[in-house]
Amino acid sequence: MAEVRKAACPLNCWDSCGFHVTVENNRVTKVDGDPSHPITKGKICGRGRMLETRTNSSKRVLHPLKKVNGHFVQISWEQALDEIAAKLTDIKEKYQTTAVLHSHDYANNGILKNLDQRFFNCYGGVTELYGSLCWGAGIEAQKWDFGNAWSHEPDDIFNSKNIIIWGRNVARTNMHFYEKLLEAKKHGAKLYVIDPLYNATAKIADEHITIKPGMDGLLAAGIIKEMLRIGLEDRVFIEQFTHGFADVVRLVDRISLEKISEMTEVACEVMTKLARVYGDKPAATYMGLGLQRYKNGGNTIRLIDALAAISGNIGIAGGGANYANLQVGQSFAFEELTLPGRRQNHRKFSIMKQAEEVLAADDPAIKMIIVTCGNPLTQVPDTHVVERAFASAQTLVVMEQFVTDTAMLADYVLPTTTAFEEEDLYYSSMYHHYLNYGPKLVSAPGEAQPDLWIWTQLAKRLGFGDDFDFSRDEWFKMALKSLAEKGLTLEKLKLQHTIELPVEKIPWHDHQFQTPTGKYEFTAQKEGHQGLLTLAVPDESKWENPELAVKYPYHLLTIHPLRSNHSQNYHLLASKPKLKVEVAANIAEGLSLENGDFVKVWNDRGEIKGFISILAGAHPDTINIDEGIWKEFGGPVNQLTSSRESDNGLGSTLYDCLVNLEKLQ
Ligand SMILES: Nc1nc2c(c(=O)[nH]1)N[C@H]1C(S)=C(S)[C@@H](COP(=O)(O)OP(=O)(O)OC[C@H]3O[C@@H](n4cnc5c(=O)[nH]c(N)nc54)[C@H](O)[C@@H]3O)O[C@H]1N2
Ligand SMILES: Nc1nc2c(c(=O)[nH]1)N[C@H]1C(S)=C(S)[C@@H](COP(=O)(O)OP(=O)(O)OC[C@H]3O[C@@H](n4cnc5c(=O)[nH]c(N)nc54)[C@H](O)[C@@H]3O)O[C@H]1N2
Ligand code: SF4
Ligand SMILES: [Mo]
Repeated sequence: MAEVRKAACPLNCWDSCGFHVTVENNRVTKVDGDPSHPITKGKICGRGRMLETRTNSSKRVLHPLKKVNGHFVQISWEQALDEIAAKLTDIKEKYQTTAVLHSHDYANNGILKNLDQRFFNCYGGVTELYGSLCWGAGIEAQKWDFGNAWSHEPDDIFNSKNIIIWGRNVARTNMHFYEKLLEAKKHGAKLYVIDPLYNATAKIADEHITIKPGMDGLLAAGIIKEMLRIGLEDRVFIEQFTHGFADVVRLVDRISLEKISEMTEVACEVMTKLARVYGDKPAATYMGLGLQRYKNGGNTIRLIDALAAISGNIGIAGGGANYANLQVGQSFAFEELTLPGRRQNHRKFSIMKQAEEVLAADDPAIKMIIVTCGNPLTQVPDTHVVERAFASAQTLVVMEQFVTDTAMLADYVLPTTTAFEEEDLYYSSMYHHYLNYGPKLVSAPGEAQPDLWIWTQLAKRLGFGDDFDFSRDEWFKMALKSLAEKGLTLEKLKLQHTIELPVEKIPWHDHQFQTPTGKYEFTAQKEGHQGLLTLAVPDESKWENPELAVKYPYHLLTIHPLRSNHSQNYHLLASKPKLKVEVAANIAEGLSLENGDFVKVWNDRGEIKGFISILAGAHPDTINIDEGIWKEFGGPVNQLTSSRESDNGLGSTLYDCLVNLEKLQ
């Protein structure tokens, strides 16, 4: 008997959709949208639908695997857990607990996925990662400016006169926002897209502004300069609620508009026009994460924030410098779940440079790496170094659903469940502020177990079983503690399947900023950092590194794939994926390339081969290769990217990358 059940998408995505999942005889047969979800309203993307394929795939890891003489053999859970627990005990006795590295990302948005932290804290504290490949530079930047990274609620878009989509691939990565943009346009809002690629969102824009990658901070400075020249700035907001405005004036006085135009490759008239657009309030800015994955990424976001502030678009309906919405995640009691007070030791590696840090570590050296919810071999920059580092650990444990490139290197692969095989609560701090309930719908195949079960079993063997002796409902209640006091209880969530979290719908409407001065800070008060805005450019650019730019004349972007969430779907697609090298028309013309030509793309870090696809409307000298591709399908583009950190140390520079290209016969 087929039954349709409500559930939720677990994927790391802006949208956090509500699902209708068809279940027949303990098997998921279809994933669809839940029409009653207040934001996602019955529509979902192909990645969500593919969760059916992921769940039923014959390629799933079904039993614990151990590598013996270079080959995986099936072992029992008893043996796997006993051996890993014994190694953890041994490491704790002989070295320090920080000889264990926990390498992870956020492949699953479930609240209980955070219990890995509790495990490692109770064990004594391991080497953890700090920063983020994804959004780290921008989050930190907004913390300097506003004290936090908060966005307007989705429907506030209908209050905007002008909407500026700045480096967000909305149609591909944030589909429900795309729906809202179409609606806002119908109501008369004007849409501007600033992006080096003429993407599907640019196609519906009133104007597409193409820009040299990584130059957006300078563009914002140019618009500010024009705004001040014409006198469109919001003097009341600047005088009453901001700190450091004189520093911004000095900054834009240092450079001519013509120079900015030369560097950004955006015409002066466009900057003048955008100054008027920002002055015609309310103007909402929606930034993506692409534009901050550069050496100058933090400064870029700060200059765009400054533009929104100077034009008086902060704290008003229909405005905002919308980047992420951390107030969503800030609704939950994570300390109760993760017990940071329990760790005695602590060491932190940068997520960007985790591989180099593993190779360099001593006192203690890394003896064991445990990977959860991540695939560093495809997702972390500078793949060759990542591979060396992960292969160097005495013991590599990977908790996975599939034998990914990372799992291939493992000594132990522990089979985990998919979202439909365990109960959890899902949210995303990227876009909307609704929390979704995801019940367990089917039993797991083979011996696959939830991550939480694995932590519980290991905790028992290591002597802190009591710290994990809670039911799922008890864990959920722990996380929802402060919400329950406001009537947002677990019972209500289970009944309704989604609840609206109590967030500020128009952040900073009261002008109370969470900064040291309580004001919006153009000049940040940040210990150990130069808090002034600058005119910084990407590291791999002709302005910063002219010799490199001669050797490697093209700028490589590595954006998120349409049909996969990162590396998660390539092995499940109906036809074998072909690595596409997308190039701007001027590159194709200059090198006499045609669609389908086989080419090599390289720099000092590595090379990658694939087939040409010529992009219409892309900024000159720009190339894109989608991220996430497995070795067997051509290999990850991170073979070419660098592990350098952004200016504020917390973000990646994945798109700050120069390459060369040649045709192969
Ligand atoms: N289909 C799909 N959707 C996804 C994901 C996925 O893997 N696949 N991943 C999810 C996750 S984890 C994330 S973080 C989000 C990311 O969501 P987005 O921020 O939308 O994604 P990106 O792919 O980083 O690229 C965004 C856009 O930035 C542009 N861009 C790159 N560099 C610059 C620049 O210097 N200046 C400007 N102005 N634009 C630039 C790119 O051309 C691209 O159009 O997507 C989420 N949604
Ligand atoms: N070049 C380049 N690199 C990038 C990016 C880019 O734009 N360009 N984007 C970056 C961004 S924004 C992000 S967010 C990261 C994402 O990096 P990751 O999160 O590492 O990427 P995913 O491919 O989503 O892989 C995660 C793995 O987790 C597994 N998994 C899924 N659910 C679970 C679970 O419940 N438990 C366990 N144990 N495992 C699970 C999946 O099978 C998958 O193999 O990549 C970053 N890397
Ligand atoms: S991947 Fe994103 S858009 Fe697609 S179903 Fe999941 S939450 Fe929705
Ligand atoms: Mo991300």
